[in-house]
Amino acid sequence: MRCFRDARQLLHAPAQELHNGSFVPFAEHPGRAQAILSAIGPTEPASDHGEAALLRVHPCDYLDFLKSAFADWRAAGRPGDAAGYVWPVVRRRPLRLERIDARLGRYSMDASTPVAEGTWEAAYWSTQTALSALDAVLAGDRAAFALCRPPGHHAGADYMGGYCYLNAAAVAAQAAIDAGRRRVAILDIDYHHGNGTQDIFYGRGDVLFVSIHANPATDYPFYWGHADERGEGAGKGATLNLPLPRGTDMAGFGQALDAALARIAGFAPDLLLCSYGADTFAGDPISFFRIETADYAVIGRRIAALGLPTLLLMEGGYAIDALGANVASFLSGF
Ligand code: OKP
Ligand code: ZN
Repeated sequence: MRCFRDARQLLHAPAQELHNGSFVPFAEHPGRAQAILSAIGPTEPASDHGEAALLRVHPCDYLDFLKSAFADWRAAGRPGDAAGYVWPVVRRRPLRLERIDARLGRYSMDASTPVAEGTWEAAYWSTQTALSALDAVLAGDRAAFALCRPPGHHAGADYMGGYCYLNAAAVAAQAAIDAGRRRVAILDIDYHHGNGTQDIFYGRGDVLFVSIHANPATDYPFYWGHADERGEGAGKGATLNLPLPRGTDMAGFGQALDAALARIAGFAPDLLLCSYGADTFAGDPISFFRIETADYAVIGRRIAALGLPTLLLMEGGYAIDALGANVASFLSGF
């Protein structure tokens, strides 16, 4: 299986994040990509597809914000990384976005997604790895893996959040549709609900979004990922959320995976995208499922058994010592 990455993805390295009321070292650090790289064998650099594919999902004003946010923050005399801390919950008039502080709130959903010096470049190349892996699958490969980092599934069309800036899975799904694929299914198996991906396709019937994740009643992102969110309008029924309780092990996860795969098979997509997070691992420092390293091979094998052309994309996973082995197990099982 061809695997794609780009060295510029390592340029995103915020210093810290707000966690449980304190500032702690940023969990989504470049060492994650290094750990995966050293475990999965040969990889290829991404090729540049330009900004056009990003603009099919993200509006121009959001990309402009993201490109200059760090420089704007510095120009306003601020030290450290740029992060939102005030949100426009009242929007009776057009928002005044002249100040970088105002834009950071407008274009984010949480305070734990800082914009640092290399953030734009890394997020840009993270989506380019997805587009490069997609090329391989569209050209006939059975599957390809994109080592996306930073991750993408919490980012909506015009907001960042949950360590995510650009939604690589959504950009790749839209690119596949634009290349002539009629129906695309996205299976999101990160510990956290992929609220951004869900939001982007919520009203569409051509992209099925199926997610297995921690119950948002107890876990981030809290507002989204509940079982009663099923899509709207043309997208009614094209969203399936399978929330699971903290403590879920492979037995419980496997049952949800059966339901997810049955729904995907019923949709009969031309292409499957899998947003894979290794933060379902028993030893993950910010998550609470009990999946073991060997289980990922079983999960990969069961997804492969659908027999669909498949693009595998990296999302989360923060147990740095086990991350490489967990990703390698998933890929080898597939
Ligand atoms: C990203 B992905 C604690 C508060 C916020 C955000 C979790 C984002 C997970 N630092 N935590 O889905 O793995
Ligand atoms: Zn996650």
